[in-house]
Amino acid sequence: MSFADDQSYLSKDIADVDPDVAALLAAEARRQGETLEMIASENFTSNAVLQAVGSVLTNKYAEGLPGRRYYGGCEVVDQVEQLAIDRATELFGCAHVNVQPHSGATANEAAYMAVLKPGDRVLAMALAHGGHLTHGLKVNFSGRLYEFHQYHVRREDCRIDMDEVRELARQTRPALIVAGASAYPRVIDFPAFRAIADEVGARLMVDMAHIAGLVAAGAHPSPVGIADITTTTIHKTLGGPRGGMVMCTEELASAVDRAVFPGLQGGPLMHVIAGKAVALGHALTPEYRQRQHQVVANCAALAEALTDAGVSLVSGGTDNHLLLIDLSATELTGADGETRLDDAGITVNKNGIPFDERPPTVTSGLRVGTAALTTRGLREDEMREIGAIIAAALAPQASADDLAALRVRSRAIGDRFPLYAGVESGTPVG
Ligand code: DSN
Repeated sequence: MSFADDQSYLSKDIADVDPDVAALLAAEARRQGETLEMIASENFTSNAVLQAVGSVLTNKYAEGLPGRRYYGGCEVVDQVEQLAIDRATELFGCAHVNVQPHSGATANEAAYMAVLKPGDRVLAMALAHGGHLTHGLKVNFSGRLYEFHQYHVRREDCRIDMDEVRELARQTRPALIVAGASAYPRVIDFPAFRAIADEVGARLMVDMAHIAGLVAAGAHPSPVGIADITTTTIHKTLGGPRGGMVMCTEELASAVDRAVFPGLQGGPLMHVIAGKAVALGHALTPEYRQRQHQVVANCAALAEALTDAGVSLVSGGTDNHLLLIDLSATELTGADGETRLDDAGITVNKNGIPFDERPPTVTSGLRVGTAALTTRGLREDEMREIGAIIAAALAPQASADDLAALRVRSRAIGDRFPLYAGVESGTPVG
């Protein structure tokens, strides 16, 4: 029988069809289970989300919106997308939401496109002080298309300098002010941003990608209803599949929808939208809310353990799911610290800290988050133990043998909280 006549390949297991990729999926599942995942923007999504994302919906084109598509055969995916929309609306209380953005960056692009013209002025947080590359970095589309001005944190306490925000807003008269960060360990005062935006006649956008799960659970104040546009990813604290979402006022609904499609994207990823629906469904449960509060409690416990062990933290602590270790007074760089923690079985990322004198490829900081490990079931006791491991790994005298011993301790903690029972292949169960 020729290949063209053999339809069986359609239904075979990946291990039979492509052992190379299958082996890599299994290796990644092992890596995720055997190390302590503390990258602040990562999380573990559920088997149910993996199933949705690995489903036949990947086969479907559905340009347009539910009930208004450019393709036939959309009667099922229409219902899927509507479920995601309804759940996002219930969860965040937004007037309108578009669940199609492929990523957080695209969600931000769509938000800008909905309310700005190229060349318009925007005020946002500097990347070096905790912002994001889509908040006006010169080499990013945002910095190339729009005239971004940047606000900062105060040197004395590393909190957002709202006096500077107001001053810059008065000077530059931006069309848009952006609040939201990817490396800021403190609560963001959305009403204060709103007041400044109103004073200068700007719209307010909040990028809540990092804190969306906390917002969903009431563990961080919500920007929805305060900002004109709120963007988020689905995969950070929110815990869903990779992707983005834009919420906005009714007034901006059609501008946002048109910016997403046909402005920026073609066909939406319907399998991912199904995963978003599942994740948003999880987020509506009391258990989810409890876990999000635990994320914050875990981060506070970790911060306390690190501080007690003499490790310095940017702003002296945390109110949310992440903290920033400040290595600026030590010989160790952020890059060194990332490698040391990798060797000790803990995955984090080097991160610039405010007023960092080292370059972005080296940095003086480490960003550490508790969302993923909280999803895995770890609590304050484990966080205190992890704090001790991190402090020992960053100690000036830590040797390769010490790091290897710390790795055994990290592995032992992970072993007490098995990840994805039955998903050793790295693919969904069932
Ligand atoms: N790269 C993400 C983060 O790590 O925070 C933001 O897009």
